[in-house]
Amino acid sequence: MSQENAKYTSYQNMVAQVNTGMVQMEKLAASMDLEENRKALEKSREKLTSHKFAVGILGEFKRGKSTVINSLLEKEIMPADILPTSATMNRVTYDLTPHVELLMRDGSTKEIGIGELPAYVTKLSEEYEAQAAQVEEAIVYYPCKFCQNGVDIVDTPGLNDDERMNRITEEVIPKLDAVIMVVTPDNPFSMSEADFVRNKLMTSDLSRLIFLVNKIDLVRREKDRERLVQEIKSKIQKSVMNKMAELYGEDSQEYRDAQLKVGKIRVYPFSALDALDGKMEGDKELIEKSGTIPFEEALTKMLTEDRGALELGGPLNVLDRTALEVAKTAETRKNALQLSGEEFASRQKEMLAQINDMRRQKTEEKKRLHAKAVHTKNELESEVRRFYPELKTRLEEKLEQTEVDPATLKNEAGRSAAAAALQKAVSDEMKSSLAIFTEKMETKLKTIVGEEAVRLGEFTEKMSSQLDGFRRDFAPDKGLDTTNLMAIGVDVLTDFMGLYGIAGIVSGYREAGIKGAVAGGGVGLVANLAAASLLASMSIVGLPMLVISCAVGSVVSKKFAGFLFAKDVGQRKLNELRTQLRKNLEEVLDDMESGRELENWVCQRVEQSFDELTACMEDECEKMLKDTESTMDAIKKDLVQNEVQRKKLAEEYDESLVSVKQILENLKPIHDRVRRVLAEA
Ligand SMILES: Nc1nc2c(ncn2[C@@H]2O[C@H](COP(=O)(O)OP(=O)(O)OP(=O)(O)O)[C@@H](O)[C@H]2O)c(=O)[nH]1
Ligand SMILES: [Mg+2]
Repeated sequence: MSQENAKYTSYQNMVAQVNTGMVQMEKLAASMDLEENRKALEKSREKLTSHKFAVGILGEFKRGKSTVINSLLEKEIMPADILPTSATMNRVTYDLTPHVELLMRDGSTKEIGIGELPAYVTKLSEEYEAQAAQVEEAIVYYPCKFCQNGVDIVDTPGLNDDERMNRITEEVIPKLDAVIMVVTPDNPFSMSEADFVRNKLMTSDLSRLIFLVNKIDLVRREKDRERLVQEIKSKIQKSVMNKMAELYGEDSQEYRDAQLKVGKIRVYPFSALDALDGKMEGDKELIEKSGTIPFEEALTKMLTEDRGALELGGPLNVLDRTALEVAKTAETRKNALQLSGEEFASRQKEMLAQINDMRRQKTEEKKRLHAKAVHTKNELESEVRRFYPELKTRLEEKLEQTEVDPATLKNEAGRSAAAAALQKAVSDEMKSSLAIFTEKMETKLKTIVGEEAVRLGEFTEKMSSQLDGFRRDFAPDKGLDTTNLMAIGVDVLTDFMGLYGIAGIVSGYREAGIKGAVAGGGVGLVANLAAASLLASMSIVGLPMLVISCAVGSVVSKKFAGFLFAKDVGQRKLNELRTQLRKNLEEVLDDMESGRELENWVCQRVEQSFDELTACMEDECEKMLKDTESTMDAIKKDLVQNEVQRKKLAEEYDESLVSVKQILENLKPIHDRVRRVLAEA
């Protein structure tokens, strides 16, 4: 256990060290008048230190989700019971003093003691259930070691319990950074779990998912336990691979990448009850038997190393780029000290003209980007239109192929059951077709946006090297001394930046392609920088669950009044039933088509992605251009100084270079670690 604690402390240390390095670099950037670079650094640092990481516990009702959390808290905090229990979302967050805050649906908050929890978050009695209906979310403050460093553990009501519970849980899924899926031996990998893997998960999310086969204590024989875990694992793998085959085809690179990833899927046999009892009673043997040790190790790794790489990659990259800017600026300003007033004036004029020209190019790029967005919208919209008839055929086939015994249609109850079964078959098919289709659209969009990001990456890189060229020409007889830059550790930088940044996106893309990156192949794309943040979906689900559940909901809610009261039975009745359902289906699909919800969603996603991309490019370019302008103003001021003062300035610039090197050297071990983890991801 102490080893785990060390990992949390070391994660904390890493964040603290990167934070310190960033603060130091911000000061250096400010002293060098690189305000835009400083601001970018500050923004990235604030994001790093304030980001929460949410781990959700999901699963069908009564799988032992709340008990799993209690085992992590080492105390019975979350209400758990043999009856369906959890009725609200409960979030465990770190605080030394345990207490509970209720966020009510009417917007108010309420403090209660931990002992009062059952009365507000469960449906163990009618009174409790009524109270729980007023609660939006319960926040449980508790000194849990897993919640250090801004981790929240989210307990959810069981999937498949009732509609309202389902909705609560489906709403929270996109806000999760990682998921622990709880299944049990009595009903391993049931419909709703298969549905989760198939419909709510991007294949790239697998590394953020842990499966627990809970209540393993109920399986008496060791041999059976192993078999069970194996079976569940292969069911999950099959489900993922079927989806990949459907999305990309079996002979695609994506399929092969997924095969590699799926081999590493994490499934642990577990007994939450034994783990909890063992911890509360200090019974080492029971703790060992419960399976909690390997599970907690995996969880810790996810919350420290994996998370560290994901969250530190971006900030480190921003830091590196600023370091490079500070170093180059210090060199330029030192060299410029030797210029005469006239020499400077003429170079400045030239430089400003170049900057103007670059701004013009930037505007051109933006126009191009806009045109591409419009084109993409049209392209994807027509795919949506082609999808409707395809969907219709598929659903009608499902309707025909779902078997119903005509003999069951004798009474009203039998007819209702048959209608319900047919409806369910159709709406399940609808849900899964829509999920696959939207993921396809999402992937397509990522490919297009990815190609644009690569092109823009090349554009900004070109701009940057042009500016470097001007800087070099600024004092040509004492040009920018790159050997000096190498000496201060720029080799560390360029080495590292091959993996991240715009350059990283370019190379990551070339290596794996966006589709490969979506499946988890492209290392550079995972870095949380600029365009990369929109390429790698950061939430567990990137799919429009709302559109999907609305569409499905409407098939279910259509009425069947006409046939339910008819008297005759048999095959003819069944055909009538199917015809009626087909008519309903047609109406639903017509509604869907005329409502344009899918088209609207597609357009929104395209706009969002392109807006983000445009903003990234704008920021990236302006950072360079504005800071170059400031450098020029600063040089002008430097040149007014007398000989003695200039000498002092030159010394200061040398010192800045030394400081840059120092900061980079301090962070080198973290760089290396982050890089290693990302390369393995
Ligand atoms: N044998 C055994 N029982 C367990 C284990 N974990 C939980 N249980 C029991 O399973 C029942 C349900 O546990 P909960 O933790 O309330 O399950 P849940 O998934 O949170 O249930 P809902 O919130 O209603 O969806 C309780 O009676 C628990 O004591 C376990 O590892 N082994
Ligand atoms: Mg529960």
